[in-house]
Amino acid sequence: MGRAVVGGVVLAVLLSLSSCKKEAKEKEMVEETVKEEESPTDVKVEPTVAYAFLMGGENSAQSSGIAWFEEADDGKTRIRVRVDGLPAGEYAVHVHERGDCSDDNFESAGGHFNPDNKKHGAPDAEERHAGDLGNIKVEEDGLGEMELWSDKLRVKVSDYSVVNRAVIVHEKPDDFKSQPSGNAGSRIMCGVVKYTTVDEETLFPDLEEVRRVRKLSEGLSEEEMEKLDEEQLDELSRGVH
Ligand SMILES: [Cu+2]
Repeated sequence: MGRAVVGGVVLAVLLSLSSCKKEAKEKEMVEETVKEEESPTDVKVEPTVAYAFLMGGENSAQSSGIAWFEEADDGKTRIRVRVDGLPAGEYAVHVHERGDCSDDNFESAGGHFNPDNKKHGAPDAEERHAGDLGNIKVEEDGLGEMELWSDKLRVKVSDYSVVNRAVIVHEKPDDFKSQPSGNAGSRIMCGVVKYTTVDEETLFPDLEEVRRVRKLSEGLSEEEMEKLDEEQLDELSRGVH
């Protein structure tokens, strides 16, 4: 994905967030007024944010990841997935119907989440499973991230909610054609989606910073890394370019 495209996405997200914030502020003021008359426990806010910690399976135990779902006021859901520790390449990502990662091969998660009973497809196709999220691209350093919006998946309680379902990463890319699951091969990562109150920033530390520190640590032992202070890390990073 080009930097301009990423920038555009980030900007769009920031813009939508700022307008959301304004509405949220107004809503807050209304709720504040309500609170004065009711006890605080009477005010119920429906959670709109959920995440899954992805763990690697038998043959990918070194990998890990995070999936993030945030439902906006218009019912569309922003999805962000980051993985770490996979060989460079493209990997299919789907929401599967059962929030159960207990099998070694993650078959316990069942088939794709498909509440509309559609055919499998690309994440932007009209004919697709709600759980079809496309492919994540992993770079040489083992890190990969994807971000998309879905007009099918929800976070709030509904037939379309991702909560208590599973996010699965497959060993191969999704071809968006083969039925019923895009010929993506076996399941290598799995995580159950839960509501969260943890900040997005906490779960997704700045990717460039993660990459920078990773580059620095190449060739250094853990002991040597621990001895580095911030200034030394800075110095090292200047030599990395
Ligand atoms: Cu899948």
